[in-house]
Amino acid sequence: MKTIYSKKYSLHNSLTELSGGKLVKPFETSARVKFILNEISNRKLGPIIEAKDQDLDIIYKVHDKNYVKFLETAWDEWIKEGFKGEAIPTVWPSRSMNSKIIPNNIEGKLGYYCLANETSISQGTIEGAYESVKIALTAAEILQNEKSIFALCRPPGHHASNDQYGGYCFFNNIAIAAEKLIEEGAKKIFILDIDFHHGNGTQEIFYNRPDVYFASLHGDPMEAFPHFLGHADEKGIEDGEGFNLNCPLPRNTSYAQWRKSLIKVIDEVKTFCPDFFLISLGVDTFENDPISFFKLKSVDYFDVGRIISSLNLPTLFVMEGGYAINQIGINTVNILKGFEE
Ligand code: SP5
Ligand code: ZN
Repeated sequence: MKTIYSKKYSLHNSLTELSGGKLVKPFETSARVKFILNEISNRKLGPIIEAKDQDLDIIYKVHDKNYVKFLETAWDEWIKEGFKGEAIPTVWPSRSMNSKIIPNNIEGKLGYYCLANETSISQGTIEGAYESVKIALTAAEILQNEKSIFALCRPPGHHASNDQYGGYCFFNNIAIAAEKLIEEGAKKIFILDIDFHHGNGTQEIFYNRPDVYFASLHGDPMEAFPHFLGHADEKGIEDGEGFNLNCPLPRNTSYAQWRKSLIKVIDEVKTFCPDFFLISLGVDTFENDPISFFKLKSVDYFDVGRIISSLNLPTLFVMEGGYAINQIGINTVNILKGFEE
């Protein structure tokens, strides 16, 4: 299987994450990519190819124009305001305030466009986020002639909605790849999100659409980030009703339990019969992940890959989360190797 990456994977390099009331070193670091690349070459998964320049206007099929403009200028505006740390919002248009009027000031804009403030913006963040989109688009392009492909995106994308960033995500890479495949003629796409966290952004983007089915296995939002989306009764609206499937799972979920939900989703894929199968690939379901609470073991990921490949569909894997840095390469490559067995 070919891997698409960008040599600029360290461009987004924030030094802070607000976690447990402290500013800590971010869990989502460029070292994640380094470990995955190492494992791919050690185990000879296949060629590692650099992302090509892309027409990025397709981003506007997924994201609001003013949101993109905000991301492009946020860091400069923050610095101009005289702040010394990294850009983090402190106030939101929460239920008791007016959420329609977008302020001019950068502190107000951060609150308007941010959904979770563990994600600091710094110099290079937006350029890094564009690289990640390029990876997803290059992979989508190549997938037309391949059985499967791995887009080694960083930063991840599945929490980014039409006009909000957070959860380490800025552009929704997998949603943009789906739009690209549709532009090239695909009629039906199935997105399966196996990251530990619910893919709230991807769900929101396709919630009213019957041509992109979104399904997710994740930590129950009653207990896990992003907390405010991902419940089992969210099934889609309007034409999209019946094309959204959430499987929230409890603390300490084992592979055996998780696998049952996976099989349920796989049956949905068979019924839906998509042209392309897109996987939001997170390995934060791992037993030793520092911010998550499932109990999958490294060996289980082979089986995940085998189950995904049993559908025999053109498959695009898009990297999302996974923060157990010493096993992230092993776990990711186990899925991809399992797929190829
Ligand atoms: C792409 C992705 O995986 N994003 C995840 C973002 C998670 N953000 C904050 C999670 C806060 C979890 N707190 C758990 C503390 C455990 N000791
Ligand atoms: Zn995650």
